[in-house]
Amino acid sequence: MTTRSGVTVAFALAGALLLAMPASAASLAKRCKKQCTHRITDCVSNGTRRTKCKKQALKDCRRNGLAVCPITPPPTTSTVAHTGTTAPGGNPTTTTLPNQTFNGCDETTAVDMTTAPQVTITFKNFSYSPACVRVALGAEITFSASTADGFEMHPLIGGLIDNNGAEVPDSNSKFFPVTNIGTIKKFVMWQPGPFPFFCQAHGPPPFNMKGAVFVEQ
Ligand SMILES: [Cu+2]
Repeated sequence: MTTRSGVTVAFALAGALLLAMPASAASLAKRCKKQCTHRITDCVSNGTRRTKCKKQALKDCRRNGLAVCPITPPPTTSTVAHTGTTAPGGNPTTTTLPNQTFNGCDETTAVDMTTAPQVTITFKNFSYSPACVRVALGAEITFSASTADGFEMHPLIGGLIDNNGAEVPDSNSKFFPVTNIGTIKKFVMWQPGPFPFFCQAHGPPPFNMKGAVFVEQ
């Protein structure tokens, strides 16, 4: 076999592989490209290079699904963006999303519990552990108090502590409405996406009792 025919064979193989690729995989990549533009813009506005933002977002999307690239920002996040922040550079007409952190949690650095069907987040004065966690779709999250004070002392609610330190509850959150009785509460996470939460008594500074669950497909 000559080198030339070898190359031809290689091309033919590559072509066959492309054809054999499931349509869903191809269209997911395409949809990711389209749907991740917000996330990429957001990433760039936070000072990261566009090529890096694009690479990260598309890789994440192809691996974890379209949910990692929300078409529109979550309601609470957009409230924060529209009331509290302007784009870097101070251009008030360009409203951008805050960065991809939720209550100080970043999906890339959150504790990886994606192989665990059940994940416990313990809480006490004035923290959650782990505060930032990644879980698989369908995982059961148990918030469990490590002292007798429980939710009476640390009412749990879904939402964000915004850039001004204000509480922004999210009525669409799995962790809404408030849990303010008892010491144990379970939530089964059947929706992908970031689910930030905080303690209504100690969410804002100086306590910063807050966190986020990232539900991955
Ligand atoms: Cu608290």
